[in-house]
Amino acid sequence: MFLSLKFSVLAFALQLAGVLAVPALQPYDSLAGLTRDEVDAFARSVKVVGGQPIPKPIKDTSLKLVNDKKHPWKPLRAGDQRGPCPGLNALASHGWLPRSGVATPGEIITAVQNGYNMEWFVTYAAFLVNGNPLTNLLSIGGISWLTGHAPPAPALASGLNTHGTFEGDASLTRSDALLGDNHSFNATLFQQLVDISNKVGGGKYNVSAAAEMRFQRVQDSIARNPNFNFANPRFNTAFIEAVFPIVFFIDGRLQEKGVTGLDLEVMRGFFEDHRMPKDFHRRGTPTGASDDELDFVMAAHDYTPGFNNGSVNSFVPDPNFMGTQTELVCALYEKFVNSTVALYPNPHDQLRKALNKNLDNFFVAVKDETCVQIKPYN
Ligand code: HEM
Ligand SMILES: *[C@@H]1O[C@H](CO)[C@@H](O)[C@H](O)[C@H]1NC(C)=O
Ligand SMILES: *[C@@H]1O[C@H](CO)[C@@H](O)[C@H](O)[C@H]1NC(C)=O
Ligand SMILES: *[C@@H]1O[C@H](CO)[C@@H](O)[C@H](O)[C@H]1NC(C)=O
Ligand SMILES: *[C@@H]1O[C@H](CO)[C@@H](O)[C@H](O)[C@H]1NC(C)=O
Ligand SMILES: CC(=O)N[C@H]1CO[C@H](CO)[C@@H](O)[C@@H]1O
Repeated sequence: MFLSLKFSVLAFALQLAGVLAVPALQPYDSLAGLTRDEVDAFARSVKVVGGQPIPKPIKDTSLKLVNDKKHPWKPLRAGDQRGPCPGLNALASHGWLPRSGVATPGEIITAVQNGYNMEWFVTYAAFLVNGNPLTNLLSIGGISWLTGHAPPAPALASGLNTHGTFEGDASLTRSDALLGDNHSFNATLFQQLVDISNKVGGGKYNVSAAAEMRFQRVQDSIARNPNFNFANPRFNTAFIEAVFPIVFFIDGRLQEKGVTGLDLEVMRGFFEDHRMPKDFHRRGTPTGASDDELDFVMAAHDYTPGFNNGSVNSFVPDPNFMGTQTELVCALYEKFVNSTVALYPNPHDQLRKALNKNLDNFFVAVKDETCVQIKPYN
């Protein structure tokens, strides 16, 4: 299984206005940055679910109708969360995930299998940096829409919209955080993708189009975003996300006929409206992501993990990209553990237990890759 870890240092701490006996947190807020007393008070105020076992893989992994009668697309209700991930957005809008857009890691793992036949445990990476380990809930978007009001200023929302954690730069259809809206569909960017697909994909989004779009987005960020970050983990996730649409959004029946290009209207449906096409059938075999497609996109142009060093067009390689590791996948794993420790330097009691459980769950995804487990809290 190819591993894609999506996370990085959470660049903020939840700060609460004033001294509150029970922090005014919502169940999907991050607990990062809270003091021990605040965490304890919060734990007393909610039902602590904590870390849970990884759900068993689904039994039936056949090619199957998933946009079915039980899972109709429905428009958003006030407060429903959607974010930067078209895959999860569509699962929520079809009811494979809670339509609220707030879910447990286990629900996400099962939903990506049911909806797309995606084998993917790295949900735990996202969960640890963007979710709430005590209530075991994660927002796939931001925070304010769910309740209609944000937590007291200067608190910041968590969820997948949070820039620099999981969400990153040079996305296909979302702006860099520094340049605009970092999580909503951007029609200008999608039009660039359409133009490229017309030019090199024969009007479809195939790997040639993915390769050129990926390159163009990186060049654009180098030229326009002084803070452009294309290091660990974004260097990895940006490539894998560019091929996800080909691997998971092409109807399984077409895939079996050898179709390798995604229809652009279907793609727009997923990316803009969180909508599966009528009759959508998932692919007929479980996969993490196709290494062949990934290799094609990565090999099409020269790329180096790095960042713009404070000004546009100042891209430099990241000297610490690999951390203390020699395998890419282990470096990503290590980065994730580091990010967790940066967020939770000294967790206690139920919080520590929940973090450890989720760290263990996450390690399951890299076990086969000769990485050594890092146990920051033992
Ligand atoms: C398993 C749990 C998943 C999590 C936690 C997750 C999370 C995310 C996040 C945070 C992003 C934003 C990255 C960025 O562009 O800055 C993203 C992007 C993306 N995700 Fe997911 N995702 C998951 C599963 C999926 C699935 C199942 C699919 C497809 C079936 C998918 C397809 C995509 C695509 C295509 C993008 C890129 C969007 C763009 O660049 O415009 N993801 N995902
Ligand atoms: C959408 O993308 C275009 C092209 O990069 C950019 O100029 C515009 O500001 C973006 N819009 C938002 C709302 O981010
Ligand atoms: C993508 O589609 C175009 C147009 O059909 C085709 O010329 C190109 O070879 C395809 N790319 C790959 C890698 O198959
Ligand atoms: C970034 O710029 C600073 C200041 O010019 C310099 O000291 C540093 O070495 C640069 N970083 C890299 C990775 O080149
Ligand atoms: C993780 O943290 C350790 C200890 O601070 C550091 O040596 C290592 O380089 C970091 N790894 C990554 C991938 O950032
Ligand atoms: C850092 C960050 O989260 N940036 C932005 C992401 O997009 C939303 C919506 O436009 C902004 O409010 C955030 O400031």
